[in-house]
Amino acid sequence: MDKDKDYESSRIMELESRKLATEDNREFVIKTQKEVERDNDFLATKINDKLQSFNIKSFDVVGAIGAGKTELIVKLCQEFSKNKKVLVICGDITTRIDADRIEGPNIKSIQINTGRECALNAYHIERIIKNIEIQTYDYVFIENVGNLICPSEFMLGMDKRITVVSTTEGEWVIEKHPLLFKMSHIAVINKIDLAERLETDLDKLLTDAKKINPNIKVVLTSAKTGDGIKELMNALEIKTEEL
Ligand SMILES: Nc1nc2c(ncn2[C@@H]2O[C@H](COP(=O)(O)OP(=O)(O)OP(=O)(O)O)[C@@H](O)[C@H]2O)c(=O)[nH]1
Ligand SMILES: [Mg+2]
Repeated sequence: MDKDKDYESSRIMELESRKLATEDNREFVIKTQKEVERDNDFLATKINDKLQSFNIKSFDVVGAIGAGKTELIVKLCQEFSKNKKVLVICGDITTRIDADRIEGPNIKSIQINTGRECALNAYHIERIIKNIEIQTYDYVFIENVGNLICPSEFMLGMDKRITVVSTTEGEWVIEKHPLLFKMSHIAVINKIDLAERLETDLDKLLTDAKKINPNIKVVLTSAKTGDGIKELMNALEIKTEEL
């Protein structure tokens, strides 16, 4: 009940700041928003059931603009795609730059252009998955639109969510975005090759992630040098002999 009240007052503030809710339509707007989130969760569960039924392992990668999501997926795909087929779904506002960077032998990449939407949702993923021969893939990755706020509430039906931040975003980036870290299984702190030069406090980032979500696994990486990629594979619970 209290949780519902908190939800409503934060939604009212958000919607009023965007001039979407007024006295007379407030209840309707909030009810609709709740229904959208509930339907999204329902679809996400359906997607996960389908992937599990084909024994497909799946991961969604979220993080700020430029944190290194694509570069990390490229590095992981180099490990995954030796003997296995990988599908990568990339969300981007307008271009297919990331999909082209990822595509390769045994790696199919599909681009979703979200236009004005700042995150992917389960509806986008459901539409793709039902129109391809998903059973031919061993692994599915999703790269969300670069954003640390909008993706939080929209789960996409993958087994694990990986949230990527980088040393260039400052040491408060995790503390400032608690919801996303609550909703994630793995936090990646990327660009550790630059940490010393930027004097980024890696310990603070690590401690903040654990404080927000004691169950989260934290991995330090450099997608540039390849440092930490093996540790990330361990966090994804992928054993090399499975590949
Ligand atoms: N030094 C360094 N550069 C990196 C690292 N990871 C990524 N980069 C660089 O950072 C830039 C952004 O990397 P991307 O992988 O495109 O980042 P992204 O999170 O996919 O960005 P968007 O999709 O635009 O949100 C590129 O120039 C990468 O080469 C890293 O670990 N160290
Ligand atoms: Mg990218």
